[in-house]
Amino acid sequence: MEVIGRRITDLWFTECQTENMKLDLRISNILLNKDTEYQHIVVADTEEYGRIMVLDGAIQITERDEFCYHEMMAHVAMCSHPEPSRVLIVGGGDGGILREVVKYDILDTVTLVDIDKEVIQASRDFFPGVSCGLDHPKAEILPMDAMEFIINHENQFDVIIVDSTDPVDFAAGLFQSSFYSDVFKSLKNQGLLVAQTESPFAESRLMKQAYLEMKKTFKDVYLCWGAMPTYPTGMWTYTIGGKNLNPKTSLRTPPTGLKYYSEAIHKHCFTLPAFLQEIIEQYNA
Ligand code: AG3
Repeated sequence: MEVIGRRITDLWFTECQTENMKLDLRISNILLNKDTEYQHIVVADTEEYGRIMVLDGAIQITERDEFCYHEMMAHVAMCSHPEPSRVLIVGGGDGGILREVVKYDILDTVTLVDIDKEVIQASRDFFPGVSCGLDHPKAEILPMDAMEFIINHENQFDVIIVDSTDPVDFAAGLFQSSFYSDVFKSLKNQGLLVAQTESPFAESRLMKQAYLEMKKTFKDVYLCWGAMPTYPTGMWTYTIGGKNLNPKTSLRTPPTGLKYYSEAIHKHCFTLPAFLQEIIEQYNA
């Protein structure tokens, strides 16, 4: 049989990003495909974005673009807090944000609380470049429900980073005011909450929910944004709640060797394109 310019095996992974939009990636190998106690996890190698981790059908990490997301989630807060020595990461079991947070000498301890220990293990097994911070001496890893953890830790953290999946099933509560109010109590007097808040195009309903729910407790809520190629629409938002602290000004030089975040990005990520500014003004009205 002569096969020219055509593959005999044509394997694809599809994420149904919305009811009307899909992302297809050609797969070269499937490394893990199983149900955990909480969700379905897939690890596969793709031609375009390298290795990917998928939870319940939604891409969480690709080797090629994870830095865009992890750097924004970690460094905007770490650089704008005057003394970010105690940090809590909610979710984020893959360790990507933790890898960024441990780059700061000023850090004392970082606690990562993820409900699913199998995500932590999958990252250790298949994503050494992402999970490499998990064994850092300043890191404490707790496989448990963060909503339970947080109510027993009042007034403890300088920065809390919520690296959730899309807010469905067990993660839905992470976009609700009762959780944000527990986070508020868990922050020290000057503190910052950063949460991933989806795409303003594909999921503006969720972005709005996070913003308005956060506003019920945090007087000051700030929206910033960045590129994230493999997440729905490629434009991603991050919402920051400030407890007597404004995150817009960066106070320290970021670690060297970053691939996305910089002082200039910090300055500009709070500048919203007009359509987004308009949406936020409507929320505030
Ligand atoms: N957590 C946010 C992923 C959201 C992606 N949504 C989607 N693909 N529909 C990422 C975890 C990385 N540490």
